[in-house]
Amino acid sequence: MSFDANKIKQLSAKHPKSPVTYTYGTAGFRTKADVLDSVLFRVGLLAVLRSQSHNGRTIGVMVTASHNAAEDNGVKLVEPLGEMLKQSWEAYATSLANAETEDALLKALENIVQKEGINMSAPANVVIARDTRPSGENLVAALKDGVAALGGNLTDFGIQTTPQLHYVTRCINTKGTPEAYGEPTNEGYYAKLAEAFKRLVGGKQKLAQFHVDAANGVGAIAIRGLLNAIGGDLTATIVNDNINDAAKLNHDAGADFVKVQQREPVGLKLIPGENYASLDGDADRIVFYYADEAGKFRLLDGDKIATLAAGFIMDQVKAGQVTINGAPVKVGLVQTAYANGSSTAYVKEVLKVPVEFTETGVKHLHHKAEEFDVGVYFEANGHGTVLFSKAAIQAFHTTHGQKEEQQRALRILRALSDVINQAVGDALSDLLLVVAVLVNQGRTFAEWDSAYTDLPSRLEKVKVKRRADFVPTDADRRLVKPEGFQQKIEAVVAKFNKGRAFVRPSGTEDVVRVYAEADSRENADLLAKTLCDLVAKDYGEGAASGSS
Ligand code: G16
Repeated sequence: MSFDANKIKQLSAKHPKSPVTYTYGTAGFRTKADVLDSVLFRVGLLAVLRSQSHNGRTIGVMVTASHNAAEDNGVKLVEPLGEMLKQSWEAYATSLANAETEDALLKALENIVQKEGINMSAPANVVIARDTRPSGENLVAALKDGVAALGGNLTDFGIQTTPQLHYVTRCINTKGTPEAYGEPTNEGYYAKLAEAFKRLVGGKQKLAQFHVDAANGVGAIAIRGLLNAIGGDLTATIVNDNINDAAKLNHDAGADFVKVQQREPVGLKLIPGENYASLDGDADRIVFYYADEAGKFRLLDGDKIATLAAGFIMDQVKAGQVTINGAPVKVGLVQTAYANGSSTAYVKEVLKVPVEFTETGVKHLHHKAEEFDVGVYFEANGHGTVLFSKAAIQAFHTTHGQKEEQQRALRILRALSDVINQAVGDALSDLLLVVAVLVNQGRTFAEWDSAYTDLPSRLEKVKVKRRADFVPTDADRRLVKPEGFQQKIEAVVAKFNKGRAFVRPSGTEDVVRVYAEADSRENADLLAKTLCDLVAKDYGEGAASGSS
């Protein structure tokens, strides 16, 4: 059985393609919302095929541009257990999005069906959600047309955080199995996290006053739902929770702003001794911060979260004497080029945990982390989670502690595997993880921060003529193209004590990113600026030839 070409053509005509070349990037398709209508329609088609290729298991589709500006939007597909779309399917997504005519679109569809051997009479189930961006409503309508064009069943979860959509996708697909993940509703999500969190912190001394910046995005709704479910064990004030004024979304607020600007968001005046966190626009990232005794802003980013989690889990695994097939549990950490050099050194030398590097994008880190029994992965920007293998979870449940200390560690490990979102990096779940670890350790933000000192760093972006000219290699740490440019970068870096830098094209914005770190704030800034100037001179929008 094949598809109904007339129906596809008819519905596709409602969603004409813009003269744009689309790429399925770091986090799916992401660009200005006003050129995304046809992309959403076509992603709807692909979601049906992907579900059919999984014999009708449910596929998730999230409409969001996360940390990007309010006028942007985007879309990404979610696999049945909540992982990002299988990489070999990204090329199919790109081929559908760029088909210029309806005939070309049909051909691209046929190609996928044929290559993947898809049984078109298999059922197809798709769940969708969107963030608070006003453009989301029309884009969801286009997505629904795409799913309808291939006869798929669709459930619309309305406005949700990205991790909530990943969560419900996993719940639906595991329902009734030994791996059942929870109730596929927002209430189920809040209840699951709250229950596990309470097991971790119940009866213990709470942390100091908490403040959460919700970036004026969907996280503002979700954090309230979560705090209600938790009750007295965690209270927080919420700022930047205006979801009705799109212009405010991520504007001078949110995890990306705080991480890149290295300062507090609008709406917060930091009080020494109190605790702060910022979510991003779709609540899949989080960073923490506080003011030290001198009132100076101090950031606790994804690297600090990763080291906190890895250290704590290592301690519990040892105290719990957990083994898998007689061998100690293998805990590993996955980072990207953005990880601060001090964090990597701390993990290797002090925690003695192996570290792996991948390209930017949680989709890459997630897969690498699956290679460990317990894989901790975080991008420096605060996007990440901890994955527990089936064998690890089983070991936590079947190991019988002799002494109270061992039993306590085992209880903690069980609760951690429930409080941590196994489907994807999740700001709310990560918030609970961090609070639970600190409460159990009886430590403050400042004490957590003191584990190691970040090398000063700076992240900048440069508008270039063609970011596709920049081709990274070696987990984004070096460029193979433009030819000869890496040597220029290295010549600059060599002049700085503890200098490290790289240049890579963004997969979510039309820019090239420049990251630099060095022994002092001045040097990190100077190194970043020198490299930005170099990129702009040779390849910037105003550069003469587009090459040196
Ligand atoms: C997305 C990805 C992250 C990535 C970030 C920036 O975050 O999910 O893994 O680090 O974009 O990517 P790039 O430097 O390629 O633009 P989010 O929070 O926007 O979904």
